[in-house]
Amino acid sequence: MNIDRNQIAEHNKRLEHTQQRRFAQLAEDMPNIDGVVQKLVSFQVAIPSWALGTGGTRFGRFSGGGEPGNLEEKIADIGLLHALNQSSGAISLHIPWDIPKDYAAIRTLAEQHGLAFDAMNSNTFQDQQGQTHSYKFGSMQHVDRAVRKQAIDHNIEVIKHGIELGSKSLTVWLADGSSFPGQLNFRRAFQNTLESLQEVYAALPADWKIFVEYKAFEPNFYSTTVGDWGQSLLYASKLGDKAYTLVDLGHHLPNANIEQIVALLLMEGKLGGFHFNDSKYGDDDLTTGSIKPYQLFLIFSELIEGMDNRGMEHAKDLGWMIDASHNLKDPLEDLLQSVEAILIAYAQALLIDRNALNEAQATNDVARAQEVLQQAFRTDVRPLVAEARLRAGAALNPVQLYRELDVRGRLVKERGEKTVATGL
Ligand code: RM4
Ligand code: MN
Ligand code: MN
Repeated sequence: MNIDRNQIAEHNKRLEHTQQRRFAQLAEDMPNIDGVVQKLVSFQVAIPSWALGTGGTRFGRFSGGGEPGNLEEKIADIGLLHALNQSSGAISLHIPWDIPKDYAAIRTLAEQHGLAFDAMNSNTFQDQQGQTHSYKFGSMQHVDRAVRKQAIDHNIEVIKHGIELGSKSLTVWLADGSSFPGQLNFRRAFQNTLESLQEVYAALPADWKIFVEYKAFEPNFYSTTVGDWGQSLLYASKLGDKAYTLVDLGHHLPNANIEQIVALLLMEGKLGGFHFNDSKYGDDDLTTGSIKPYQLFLIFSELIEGMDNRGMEHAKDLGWMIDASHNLKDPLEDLLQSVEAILIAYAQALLIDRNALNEAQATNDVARAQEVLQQAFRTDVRPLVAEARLRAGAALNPVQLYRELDVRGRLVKERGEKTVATGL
């Protein structure tokens, strides 16, 4: 199914009056409101190809209906999201879950939906059918060179797929680690991993980046070979200028100060990619902004401050992606909610009075610093975000229109009740 311009225009007409009133009210106190709206229009968040179906936990999976059964249908789903919000203009592929059979056809299809190809993701955390060596005891860290070589070759293969599609980056997330003390020689595991990454790095085209994603634990429960931002930064620094750290919000130990992490990574010029989600306990992969919206805002505050400090372009100079899983909600509704939460946090962070904050910091005025931050956080910026959508030709209320059009019902009719999307 497709959502056409008329359906969006008709929906917007019904909501426009209220929108205008709310926006005008906000504009009264904001001299630079159009600049902020323009930034929101430009900001695009990539959708991973594995987040369009119902995810499972190790206790089960409760599939929803109308899930995309192949890459073409996944692109169509993201096309629907993008038509509704004009902020989801990219897709991130996971190989081998989504190997394109006909590159040209896939490129054309993506273009028709206004989608670019974001970072490519490799997978050496599962064994695939017919695979020669097992990743049970790791991939790039493995004690056996043949296993490492297989993981290296796979990553190079992923780069090749990406080149054909016009992607410009590779994200490497390794499940490598150990579950018991003594299982692994940490130094050797690190060195093997570094050497493997170096071979992949050597195969990167000149205009590509490689993102080294870290994760504190799971599937290994004693050590992870790229376990935190320090380790990721070590790899990225040793690899070279095209290598960066990727921060996934769910990959930290509880209560980690992620805003401080991103500030320092940006300072070092080594923050490259970002995975949005939310969590209460671990890598819960819940809807962004559903649990800790204030933390998300504080992270955005540091992202903006750090990017501005380096003269970086917010929309283009980091790889922004949602990395979530949906066990209960309709994945498309969930993704619309995540994108909305990201734009809200971004908008709020853009409203921070930086001069006042700098002054408060310089004079140790702790109370004032808090006032400045919370003034921005407590502003209801939803009319701002909606205005950006209106100007971009998207729906004023994407979730509402999604329901009004009964998108899920129509997808079920088209694809059936029992389709299952590849992914986690
Ligand atoms: C991992 C990590 C990666 C993602 C996989 C599916 O926990 O977040 O980014 O590719 O899950
Ligand atoms: Mn991730
Ligand atoms: Mn994860």
